[in-house]
Amino acid sequence: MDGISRRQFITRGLAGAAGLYVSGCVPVQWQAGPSGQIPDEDGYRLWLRYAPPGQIVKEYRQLVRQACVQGRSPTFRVIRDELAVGLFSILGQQIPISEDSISDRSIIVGTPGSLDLIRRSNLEDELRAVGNEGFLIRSIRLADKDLTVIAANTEIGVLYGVFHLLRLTQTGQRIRSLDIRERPALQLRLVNHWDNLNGTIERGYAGRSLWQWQELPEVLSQRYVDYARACASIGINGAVINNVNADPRILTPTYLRKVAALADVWRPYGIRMYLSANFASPVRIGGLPVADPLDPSVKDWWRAKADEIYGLIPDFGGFLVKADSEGQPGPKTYGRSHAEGANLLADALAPHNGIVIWRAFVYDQDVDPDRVKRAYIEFTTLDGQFRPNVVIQVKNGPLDFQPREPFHPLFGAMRQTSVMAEIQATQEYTGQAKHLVYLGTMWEEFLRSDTYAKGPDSTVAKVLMGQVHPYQLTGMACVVNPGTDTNWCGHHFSQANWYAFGRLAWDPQIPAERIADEWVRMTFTNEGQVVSTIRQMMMDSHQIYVNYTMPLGLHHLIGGDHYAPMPWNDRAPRPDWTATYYHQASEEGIGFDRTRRGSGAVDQYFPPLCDIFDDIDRCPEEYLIWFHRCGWDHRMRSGRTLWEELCARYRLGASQAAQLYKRWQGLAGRLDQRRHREVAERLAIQAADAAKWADQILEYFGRFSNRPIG
Ligand code: GCV
Repeated sequence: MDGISRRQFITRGLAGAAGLYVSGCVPVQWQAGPSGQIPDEDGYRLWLRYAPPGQIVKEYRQLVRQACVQGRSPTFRVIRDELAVGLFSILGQQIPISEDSISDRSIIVGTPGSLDLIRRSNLEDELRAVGNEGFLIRSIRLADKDLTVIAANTEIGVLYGVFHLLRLTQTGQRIRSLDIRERPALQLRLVNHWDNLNGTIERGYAGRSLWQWQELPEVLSQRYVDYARACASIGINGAVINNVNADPRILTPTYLRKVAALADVWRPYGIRMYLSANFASPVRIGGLPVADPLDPSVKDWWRAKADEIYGLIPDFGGFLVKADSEGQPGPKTYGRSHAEGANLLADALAPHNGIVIWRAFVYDQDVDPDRVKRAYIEFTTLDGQFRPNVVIQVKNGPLDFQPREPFHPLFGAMRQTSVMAEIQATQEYTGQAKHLVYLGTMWEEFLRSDTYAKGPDSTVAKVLMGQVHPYQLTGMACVVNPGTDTNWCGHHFSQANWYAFGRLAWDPQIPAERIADEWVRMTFTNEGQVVSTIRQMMMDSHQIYVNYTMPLGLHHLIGGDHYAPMPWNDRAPRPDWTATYYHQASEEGIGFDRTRRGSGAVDQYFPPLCDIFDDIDRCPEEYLIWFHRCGWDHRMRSGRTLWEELCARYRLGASQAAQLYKRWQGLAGRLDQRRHREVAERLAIQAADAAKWADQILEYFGRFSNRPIG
């Protein structure tokens, strides 16, 4: 990418002219080529293309003649640049951005501190209600002028408001009488990168790491800015930039200086820096003999390390820790608990207002024979023992980002310890960057799941928002998918999962369909029929993927790289890394018995869910084999036997995947050729792979069922 030296960057960027700092959105000529052909795009602009949304542009031109942005801070410069470039591209005409004059039909942007008009506009009460990151957008008439006011208490709130207005215009919505009040439902809206210091990405499918360690801190790629714009445009306010399987060197002075340079670039966008910390850092880079959390020298080491970090990055967010999991070091080495481990770091960060995000992805065999039960057992016994600046990060399901899992029973179960969710956009188990799988619907299903923690309507979303138990810290994290590929995410449609995460972290109750609609309009087109075709493909895609890979509660039918079917996989360093551990297929039947007659995992859920899951007749069929071991002739609600139903689901999934390809082909000529072709190529792979999944799984299970493959 366009690497520029730190000095150049500061001249061109932070102090720079519009269009340079936001180079990813240099104004575009949105006109068809001479032959009427839609110009090709490479996907780099993500959902920030700022293409004119159609006829409504005429109305926008009437309403928006000028903008007024006061304030000279780096964030206000970003706001000014984004507005200038966004409006120019969408409206197709230059919109003057003034610092002081307010004329008729202006967009007025600021905080009570930055703009007198906002101080005088009686918005103070309402502004109080939107907090530090929220905003108001209001159409008002003042002194004979029609104005659109974007007001917030902070600059970052204003930036979010500007991105919101740009989203409204990009998606062709009316902006004549706006009365919008938004505030994020969750405090921590964090992306997690599983990027290694050698440039590789664990479970990354879109090139190499975005962070050019060998060039930092001197050279700052413009891509860091465009990344920050993308994140800020959907409300993401923090990034953990290194793998949870953490290389301890990230905390050495050399790397911290590089990290600080990135933090400087992202600060104007409200993106705070977080790091994954290796629990054994005091030994590995500090030269101490132990990393025991109760050892005074270890405490001193972490305190000094925190001071050093905050000296370089004053608004550092905190540490994310994977401890005592999959070979990562942790407090257990010293006979200490997760709470003692987390509190060690929390105490070091507390004087600086930093936090510890402690992952619940632990599954030690000595805790319970059933892997999905282990985290709940370990963490519920520690509830109340964590410092207030610790939050437990829990994956959406109790296993590991499977195509479909019931929600993790820790949601709702921790009463005195903050819990946030971890979801995964990288599609490790959902087709990686080859299959079109929109995860918005899967996450919606998860967020709407009722935990019953405090009676009905204790949804996961409400747990996360701190409405079920009063959490100090609320949040959601997403293992995200950008890499150095030009289109960031490998598959053009994988961008939608990054986008959907941000929107759901802002408001976990936004319907997945609305998010898909926004994304399609901003990323591809506003043409109604094309939008509805693509949106419906996205809405169908997750269930299609489940159908051809792991329907009816099947899980972990993979091996190696987590992509292709490997139900026969029975050899791995640990039994719970095989496929046979989970499906347990035999001549009698299939499934993991997690009822009270089996592992008892059902009882980690609140009533009445535990009873529903325990009862084979009431258990939702999409979780049937997750919770029950069933005979092949078990009668399904469709009237088919389980075996017949499995055959039907796999065949359906394979044909639906082939249909996805056909549906997309029907859009030829209505999208730019390049992206249309690149998506089509991947859909062809998906269709072929889906057929393989169906054939191989049915052939394999057919060996046990001894019934004809339908
Ligand atoms: C970063 C799964 C993945 C690992 C990942 C781990 C985790 O096991 O396959 O690559 O490690 O989850 O979430 O820690």
